Amino acid sequence: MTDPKPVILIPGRINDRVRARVEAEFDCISIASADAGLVDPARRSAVVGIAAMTSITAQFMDAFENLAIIANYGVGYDAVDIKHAAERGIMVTNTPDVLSDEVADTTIALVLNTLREFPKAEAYLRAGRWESEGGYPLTSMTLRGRTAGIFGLGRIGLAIGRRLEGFGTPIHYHNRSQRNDVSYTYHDSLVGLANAVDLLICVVPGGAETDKIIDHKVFEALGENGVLINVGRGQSVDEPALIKALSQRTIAAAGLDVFADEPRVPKALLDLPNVCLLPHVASASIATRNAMADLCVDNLVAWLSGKPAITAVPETAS
Ligand code: NAP
Ligand code: 8YV
Repeated sequence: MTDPKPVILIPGRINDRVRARVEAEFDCISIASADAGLVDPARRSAVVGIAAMTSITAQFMDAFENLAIIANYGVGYDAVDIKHAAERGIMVTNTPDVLSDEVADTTIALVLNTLREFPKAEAYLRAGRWESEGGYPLTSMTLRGRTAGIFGLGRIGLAIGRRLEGFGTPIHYHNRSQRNDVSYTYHDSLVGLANAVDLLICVVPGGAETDKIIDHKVFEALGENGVLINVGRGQSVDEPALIKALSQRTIAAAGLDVFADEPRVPKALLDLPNVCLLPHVASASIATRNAMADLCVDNLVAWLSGKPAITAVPETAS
């Protein structure tokens, strides 16, 4: 008789390839959301792994006494109560590196679309206005002459920096610690960075430390020619303060891929003319999402067969 397959729980929506591989390689329980009440009490003690791209609270983890691993689909794992997982000795993995280039490509596209208004120019053409009214108005903003500030110069931040070097853009950054492997200008505070640049790119992880960290002080420092690009987490921006800064032209424009309460986007943001908005698509190509899916499931396979996790998050790496 062969051993039964390990039981993996998938709460809520997840990438199709993650689901297909978990179903093929494990005994899979799928539930509509991360609500332990949706799992048959008789099966809860059998759950040893979770594959998720949703919020995993301490209470949810504690419903599964034999939970050994949470494989987060995504590099950002701010939705997982990591402190509790570490205290309980639960391994948490994420999907770093395999998405960095895709996210950096998207960031450059968002920068150019925000500055040069290409989505609006295309809408103008499609509406027949080129023919009826003449050329699209010249844009007041350009990447030429700008200085970029990367807030969160990690894996993705570096990939963005490498691309911006090719555009001839001077690069500054702020992290908690200065890196010794780049020649970009370091600032030991976010406001200091915002003061020195006119293109602020946020790619910092979410969580309590960065919650609403991009606030009115940062917008005032960025200044009236300043542009905010956010591809990190929406919660890092004080959204009401951003809306005020954009409306009052404290800053010139913003390009956002992430929002505080996704998928809801405040109407006040939608109504502003000086924003470029994307529905959290920075990593959203089939190829990149497949690579993330494989890494997510490969972590489950490795850990549950007694091997080291491939990409453990620092808090649970031994
Ligand atoms: P990473 O390699 O861990 O880089 C994060 C960087 O942020 C590090 O350089 C870190 O440096 C800095 N940092 C962390 N906390 C900070 C703080 N409180 N203050 C200042 N700097 C801080 O992560 P990554 O792979 O580049 O991913 C970054 C984030 O991008 C993810 O966590 C996720 O939220 C977001 N993301 C979004 C999308 C999307 O679809 N829009 C896709 C992928 C990732 P120090 O430790 O020195 O501070
Ligand atoms: C994905 C992301 O949108 O990896 C992350 O942290 O934000 C994105 O790549 C998400 O994780 C899965 O939908």
